[in-house]
Amino acid sequence: TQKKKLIAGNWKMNGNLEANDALVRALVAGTKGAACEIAVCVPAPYLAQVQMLKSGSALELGAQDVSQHESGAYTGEVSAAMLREFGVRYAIVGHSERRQYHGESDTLVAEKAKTALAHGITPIVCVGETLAEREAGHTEEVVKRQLAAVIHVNGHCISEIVVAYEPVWAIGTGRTATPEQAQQVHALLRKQLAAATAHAERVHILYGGSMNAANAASLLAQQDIDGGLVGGASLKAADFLQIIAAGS
Ligand code: G2H
Repeated sequence: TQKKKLIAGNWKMNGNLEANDALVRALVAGTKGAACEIAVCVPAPYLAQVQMLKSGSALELGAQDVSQHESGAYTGEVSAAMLREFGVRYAIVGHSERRQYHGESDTLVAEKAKTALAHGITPIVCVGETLAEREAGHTEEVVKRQLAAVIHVNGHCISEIVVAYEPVWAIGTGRTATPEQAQQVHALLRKQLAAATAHAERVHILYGGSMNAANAASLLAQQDIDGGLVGGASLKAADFLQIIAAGS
């Protein structure tokens, strides 16, 4: 596809004021003139810090989650309107770590995506199968079910989302899907989007799961891999910059 790649870092629950400062300064300096879109999804307490540090650069700011609710008595939650106040452009929703450890269902993930969109935030909707599901031959069924829920709730707005395919068995394990394995699933997801919108080509479908400086280029060369959602390797400026270069 012709669109620019999107390389998004997912810091997860990592960072501190001092480390963030060094990392974001290095990214700002290293991404001048980069030919891809770049984002960092940071823990909520650091949004203000990173918003300030990235100002004037090509870096976009992302959150790692968003509440499905507008406001009110939801202790511990962060609303889309709050994220917008800090210039947040993207919010990851339905990351497998939230599905696994926080019991997030397909329906909840779809509602979060809807709330984000309503506030001008692009949801990065994560889908992906576990190792057991892959070995049982259920990969296609699982990712289709996860994406279908989001299509069902978001209707024609579906062309405004970003999808991230993250095979759960590849997350933080150092075990990456091969470019061919990933492409196969990305093509399925593209087809599913195309059945729902005339603009499926416009949707970025990112690969996530142990993407690193060494494997990024071959993954990003696949026809339907439009970028990466990068965890561990986004915490080191040199590695993340190499992935950005591979996507440029
Ligand atoms: C998958 C990915 C980023 P990592 O969760 O979301 O993390 O690159 O560390 O596998």
